[in-house]
Amino acid sequence: MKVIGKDTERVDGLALVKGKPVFADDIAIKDMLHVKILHSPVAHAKILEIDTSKALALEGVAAVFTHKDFTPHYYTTAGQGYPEPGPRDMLILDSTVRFVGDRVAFVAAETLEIAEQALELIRVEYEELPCIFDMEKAMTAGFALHPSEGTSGIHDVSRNVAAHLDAELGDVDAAIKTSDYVFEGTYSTPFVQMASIEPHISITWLDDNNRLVIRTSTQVPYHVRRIVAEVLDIPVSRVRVIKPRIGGGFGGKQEILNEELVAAVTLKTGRPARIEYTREEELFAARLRHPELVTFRLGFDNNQMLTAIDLNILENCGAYGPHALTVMSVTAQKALSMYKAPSIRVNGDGVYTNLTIGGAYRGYGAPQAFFPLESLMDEAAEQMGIDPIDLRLKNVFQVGDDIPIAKILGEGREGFPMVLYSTEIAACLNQARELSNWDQLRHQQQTGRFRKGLGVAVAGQGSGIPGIDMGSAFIKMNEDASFNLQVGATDLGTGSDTALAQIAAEVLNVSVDKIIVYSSDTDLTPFDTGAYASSTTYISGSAVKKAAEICREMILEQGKKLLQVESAEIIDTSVVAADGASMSYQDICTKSFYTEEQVQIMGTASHMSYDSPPPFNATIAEVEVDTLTGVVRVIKVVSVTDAGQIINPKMAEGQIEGGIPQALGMALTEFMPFDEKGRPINLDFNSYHIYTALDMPELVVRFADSHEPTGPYGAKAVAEIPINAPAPAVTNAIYNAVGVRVKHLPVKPAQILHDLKL
Ligand code: SMO
Repeated sequence: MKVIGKDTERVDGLALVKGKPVFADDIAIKDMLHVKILHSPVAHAKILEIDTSKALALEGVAAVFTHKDFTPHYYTTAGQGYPEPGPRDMLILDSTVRFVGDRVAFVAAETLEIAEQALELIRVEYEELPCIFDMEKAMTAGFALHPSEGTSGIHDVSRNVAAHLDAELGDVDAAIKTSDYVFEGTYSTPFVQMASIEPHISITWLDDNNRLVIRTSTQVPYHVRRIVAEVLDIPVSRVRVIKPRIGGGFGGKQEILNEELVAAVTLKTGRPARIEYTREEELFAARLRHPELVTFRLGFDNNQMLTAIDLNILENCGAYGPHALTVMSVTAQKALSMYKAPSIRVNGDGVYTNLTIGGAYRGYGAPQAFFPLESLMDEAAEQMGIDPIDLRLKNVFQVGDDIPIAKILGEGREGFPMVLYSTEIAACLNQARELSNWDQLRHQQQTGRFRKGLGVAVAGQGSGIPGIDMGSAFIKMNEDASFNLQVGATDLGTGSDTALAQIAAEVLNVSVDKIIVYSSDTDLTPFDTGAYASSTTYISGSAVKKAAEICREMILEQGKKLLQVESAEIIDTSVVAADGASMSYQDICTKSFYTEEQVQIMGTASHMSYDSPPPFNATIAEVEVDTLTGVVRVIKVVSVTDAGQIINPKMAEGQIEGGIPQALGMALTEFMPFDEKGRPINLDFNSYHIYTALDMPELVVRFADSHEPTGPYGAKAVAEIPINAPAPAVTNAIYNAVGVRVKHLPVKPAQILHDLKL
């Protein structure tokens, strides 16, 4: 292959490094209004009275919106396919607020400063209501956070269960009873945040034809179009969503977050409007990873083979349920797609609390699964007297295996049968073992204040949502043998435009600079469900490949017509007949435009897949524990990934190197504490500590040789997989160093000191 597997330059690289105005906020529009939201200061209350007269009277205020301005229309902010799998439990503005940060009102003003002043002039009288802050008490609170009237899709309103799932294959209780070993443990993961560099920004205006244009930092332009049209009761044909370059999403932008508010301002005032979340708002009024309390029971026989996996999930949705069902489904699916066990069972409840809203965050439920699963595998290996790498090697799914959970548990729908066509997890483990010096370092005897340890974990993810995700592509040829590639797929900083260009270039026999990519604009690019669930390379990439193949076929056909021959083939960038006559791409396209056989050479295609081949990862972490302070330092992380054929090694490495610090943050430094009134505390990056360059360990990142037969050129996904295994690898390393088993993230030095066994 000429282009696939090579480090081509990013198609948007130069513009990005030169600081060109490529992001949502990088445009100047005249007469723009600035929108600010009044967030609830209380965790649960009825709005008895809301007086906006003083705010409206302030000079420069164009509009103030309260719940009285909207007819109640329940929707979900989750940017997912239709019909949405989660509950419709949210209004644009409601007369009840359910968490500190909930929307009470919003204002539009001539300047940001005036908008902020106006917020302070809005008088709200709240009647405070009892709160639920503890997810374990949500189902028995005795009162409901949401009404049953008007809402839909809430699993059990009275018990505050947003979503529920249960599934069983085989007889788990019987299998556990007859197992030679049973290991059980309950683990939890905290609220953590994507911390994208670019916050949520949306700008709206009316075009010449009175259509609503939404320029927004989103992963899901088509879902934005559908949902905004629906909640504001305007036809889809009147909405255009433009996605420029995006400064990171990680799931946080798989959400219709503020687009509907600015759109309402523009529709009411006829003027352009803009909203930008501050960093503080990002941390309390955007979305965070759902905390989960997860219990696993693992049964093993005397040969150290799994007999049963029993999984119980309690998911904290916060005040509303976007992604409630599907995140929990992914927790179950990914946990039960790693190891072969004859009997498997999952029970899960996603419950409402009066806390900030859980949403999509890279891994999408899988990190919550692999932290407990891989911790328990570590414990099992020790108790059964087998090396933890060897225990995993014995139990992982192999090529040709059915993944039974895939059939019974889809993302919000029934699943599809799935066979594993590619896995190099064994190669990943073996390579990680070597690169980390596992066999030497794992058993070193230690004394003194600082103790080192090594821990391993494995993980899987998916490549798109089977039977749901769909991408499409349009390619047209230009007379200089360049091609426009238009995709609905949403590059959010990952480099997917470049990967898609490489796929098109490979098919068309041209260099990547001949592919002009445009993503995405709902007026100009064909439909795509969006950039989530690690779907872009696998799903949208397959659409690009098909479209390019159609285009290539058309070049050949046009070439044959123009050469007046029956048979010919494409060699480099010419069509060459059997008798040696040939015509270049340029000539074929130019003639096709202007003189003979006139036609536009183009190709268009869609792709959907019932397969979602899992990428796999093996991570080994080396840590040093300070036995005087309990502080853990990660020294080195070895991460080996099977992502199928790698399209662009540098960019794939970038995905892994970006995922590891996010995972280490969840393991060691990130969490969102709330005070006794449900107010979030860590609202800036001084107190909410994401992993920075200064914290980073040495990274060793490798890819296994792999080929996925169902993927474009053998590719699987690489976006989410790196975030799953590092946390349990670190906590297993802590156990190896000092004998402390961490069950609740993030790691707390005080707990290490308390539990220390030296
Ligand atoms: S968490 Mo991603 O947007 O599936």
